[in-house]
Amino acid sequence: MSQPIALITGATSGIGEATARLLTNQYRLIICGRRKDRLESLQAELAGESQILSFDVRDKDTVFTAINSLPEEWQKVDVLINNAGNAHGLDLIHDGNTDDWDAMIDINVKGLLYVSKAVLLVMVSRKKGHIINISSIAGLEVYPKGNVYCASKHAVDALTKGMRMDLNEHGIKVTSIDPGLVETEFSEVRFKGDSEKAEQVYKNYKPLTAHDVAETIEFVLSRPAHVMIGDLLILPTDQASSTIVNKKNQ
Ligand code: NDP
Ligand code: 8X3
Repeated sequence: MSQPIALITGATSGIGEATARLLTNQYRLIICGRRKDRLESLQAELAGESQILSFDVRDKDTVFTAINSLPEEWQKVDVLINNAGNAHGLDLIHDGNTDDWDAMIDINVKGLLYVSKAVLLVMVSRKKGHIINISSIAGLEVYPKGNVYCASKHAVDALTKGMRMDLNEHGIKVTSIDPGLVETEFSEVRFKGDSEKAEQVYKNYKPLTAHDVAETIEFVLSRPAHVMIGDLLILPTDQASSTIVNKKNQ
């Protein structure tokens, strides 16, 4: 029997890339992201079969065109990992950059919706599938200057719950994974390429790695058919909440 198919958005770095590397022996993968060169390098390293889809999740038409362009067999997606997303900026609400606000709402919320819709029609018709939304501790708590990023992840939390209700009769599992601090390119993006500022976020304590989150995704996927992990918060041991991190040597 051929392996199930998993589509991973945001596979060009961080959590998505680590997940692709971990799942390659168990799934045929559709790896997505805007940076096509990275997708091509990753594909060359993956042991299993894969397809590349390069698109911006903000661009509604392109999302549907890209997913519909897959060979028919590959459109039967068993697992969708909605991972693409980022924070843009860390500012007081009255200082916020409206382009950053647009980016976070358009990518983290609307992009997730477009990709889900593009994949769900087939999932519903097959009466099986699993959607894993990568939310965040920021979807459960709000922290100072996190305003719009936290709002976008709270929206993901609401969408996860709504999807679980609406898809219940179709036998589709819906899971939210909510990581705390994970060292990836996330802070580079948040601080617009300011590497020094980004490095500070992960200093003097041990953050999660992208692989830690990938292993959690693998665990969630490995549960028997009758078991659905609903929501899973994963934190570094040094982190108690969005604002409480046990930083040493300061
Ligand atoms: P990275 O910056 O390393 O990865 C983000 C991924 O999202 C990249 O592959 C990027 O690909 C993709 N992406 C961003 N914007 C778009 C877009 N417009 N269209 C398509 N793809 C896009 O960060 P992480 O791996 O940390 O982030 C992954 C997810 O985990 C995000 O949803 C983030 O909010 C969440 N998260 C991260 C935490 C952390 O501390 N790092 C903690 C909790 C949650 P490309 O640029 O090639 O398009
Ligand atoms: C990423 C974690 O705490 O920077 O979602 O919001 S945090």
